[in-house]
Amino acid sequence: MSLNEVCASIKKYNSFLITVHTSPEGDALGAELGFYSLIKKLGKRGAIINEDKLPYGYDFLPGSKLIRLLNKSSKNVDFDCLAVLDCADLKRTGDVYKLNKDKKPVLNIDHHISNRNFGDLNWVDSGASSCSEMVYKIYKKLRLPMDKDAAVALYTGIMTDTGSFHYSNTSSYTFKAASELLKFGIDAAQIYRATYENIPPADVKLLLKLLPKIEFHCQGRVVGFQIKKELFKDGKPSVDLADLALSFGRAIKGVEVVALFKENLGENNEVRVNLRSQGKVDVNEIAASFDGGGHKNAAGCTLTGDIKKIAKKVIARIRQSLR
Ligand SMILES: [Mn+2]
Repeated sequence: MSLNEVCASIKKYNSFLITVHTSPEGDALGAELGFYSLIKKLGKRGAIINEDKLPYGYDFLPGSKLIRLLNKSSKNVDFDCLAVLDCADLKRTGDVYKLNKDKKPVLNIDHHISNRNFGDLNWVDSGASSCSEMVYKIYKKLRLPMDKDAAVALYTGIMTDTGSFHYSNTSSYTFKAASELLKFGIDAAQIYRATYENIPPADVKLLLKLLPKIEFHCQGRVVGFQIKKELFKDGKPSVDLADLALSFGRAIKGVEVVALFKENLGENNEVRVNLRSQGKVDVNEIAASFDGGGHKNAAGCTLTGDIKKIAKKVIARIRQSLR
């Protein structure tokens, strides 16, 4: 589906239920807040409902209080279109998609190459840096006036999904969008600081326990981290330790793939696997072989079992892709 068709269908509906994936990060939040402000400017009604709470550090986002958590009263929300943003799969919304019991049309706006086109209307652009960049495009196409709050949301989404404009998904259009958003008086330095330079000292101690556990595989072309439950026996971190470890891994000379394994902190023995690649290795393909997905350079999957065995299996699969 084209951008024109997306714009036409947005105009058609009067009220939207907006949601994103579980464990939302900058792009998911930026895209949903940007989309909310967009439909408001078109005179529509909308509600944002997420399965998971706002991650640490993101309360600076204007409008973050508009984001409601899925609860018992959520079923009373009235909408004629379910807008799902930044999700490769409908189930990535957690249980939010179940609110669509009347089977209202689902609008799927996403940039994951692994997107399953689960919507009635699908606009999937794997060439876009972020879902926020796609929402920005809708703004431009509909010639809607941008404002500072929406600019902060969309800029934050673009910045976080591009690793602050240095991942290979960063295009000249990405810079153009960011440049135009900066004209609305947003404080890019403050957004960066709130997002990346805001680690509580207690979390630094956890990070320093995790980093020495780094494992080098395949002559240093692959590194792995295992985040085990026991790391959190004295308390959970506020920041996303996985994200910090992944960035650290990427920064190491000669590393092509970083694999992070995280034991689920809940009841079941699920292990979340996050993969990052520098350059040629397609980690989306690797994740897909374990029923996950994402992008060529950033993907993930969830497996069940012993973390050590899972790590071994996934590293073996990565080794096959190193040619
Ligand atoms: Mn995204």
